[in-house]
Amino acid sequence: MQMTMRWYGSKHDTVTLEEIRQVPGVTGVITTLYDTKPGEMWSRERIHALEQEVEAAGLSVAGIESVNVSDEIKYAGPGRDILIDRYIETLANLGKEGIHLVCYNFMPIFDWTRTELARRRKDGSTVLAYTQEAVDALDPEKLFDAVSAGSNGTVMPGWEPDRLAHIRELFEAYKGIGEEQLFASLKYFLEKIMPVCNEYDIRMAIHPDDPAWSVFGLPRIVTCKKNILRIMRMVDDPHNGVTFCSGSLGTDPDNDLPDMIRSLKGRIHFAHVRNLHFHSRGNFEEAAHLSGDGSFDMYEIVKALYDTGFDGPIRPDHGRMIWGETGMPGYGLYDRALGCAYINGLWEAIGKCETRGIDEIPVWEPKFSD
Ligand code: DNO
Repeated sequence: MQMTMRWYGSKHDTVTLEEIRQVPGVTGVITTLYDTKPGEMWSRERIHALEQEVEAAGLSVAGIESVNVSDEIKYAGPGRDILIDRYIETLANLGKEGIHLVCYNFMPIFDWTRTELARRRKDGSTVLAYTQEAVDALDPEKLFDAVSAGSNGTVMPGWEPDRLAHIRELFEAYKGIGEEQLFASLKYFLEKIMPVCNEYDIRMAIHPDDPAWSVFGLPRIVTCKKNILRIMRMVDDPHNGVTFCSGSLGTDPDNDLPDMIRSLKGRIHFAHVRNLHFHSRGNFEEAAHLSGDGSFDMYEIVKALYDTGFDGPIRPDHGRMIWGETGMPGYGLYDRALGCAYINGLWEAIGKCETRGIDEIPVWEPKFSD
């Protein structure tokens, strides 16, 4: 695996490449052209300039998160072919510039959803949190306002203000669109882009829906083992792969994360590793990466990646805000750096246990508590 961190670009991130370069083991960044909109074609010049900036800091561009997919492709609107052609052009330009990994999602209208951006924990850190009751009581437009109010002056990924401007029309466009249509739209999109992915060896890594169930009555399909395997089989090309995000799939306690990783062997192109602390089903907050701080057995998650021969980029995911840092919620430097160190430690220990023939590790009991 290659240890990486997400970086939004020098104009948008509060963390610098120089800081990232000093996190032990981090050799690359996962980045994007953050000011581009879904449906906009990425030029080779801009991709090249981004790579040069990253390389000048002693890092590599390990992949793009995200090249966003327009809603019109998802609800199969009349303009989808033009939009897919532009997406193909962007993929070709990325390939020509030597970038071979693209993370994207297929969630209607919203990207990931949280109801609190700075819940205070006992140790004084703040974290992102989700409660289903809060979502059920919420008007989706208000959620946009709350996210921009709590984002410390940054633009949260997936919550770019221009999306809000069209929210009513978008809800209208999704009327009558259910899960089967969304599967069909995804298949159509993947079949159209696979030739360019094969030509330039671009691994597409679909990001799971977060939370892994329908919100605001909109369909969601990248939620569970059955659906993800269906997506892999419906376009059975190794370039059609997954971003395995433990924090997103783990929102549903019925998802057995290590088992999912094992069943997706060879199709996981990118991994987001983070922990959640559950209070009850549908009521959780994000935790430090350490198993003991949350509800997941992080050792088993990393071991499943290791055992299946995962060799793509891995990144710590949302971190807590600690030590007085301010920045984009979930994307500060300090706790994500601790996450890198922890995941690196697990990886090294798992590798050494394997070499030395030790596989008896005590079983972890997940916690549901306050
Ligand atoms: C949130 C991220 C998501 C992810 C997209 C991928 O922090 O994990 O915004 O990048 O869903 O397209």
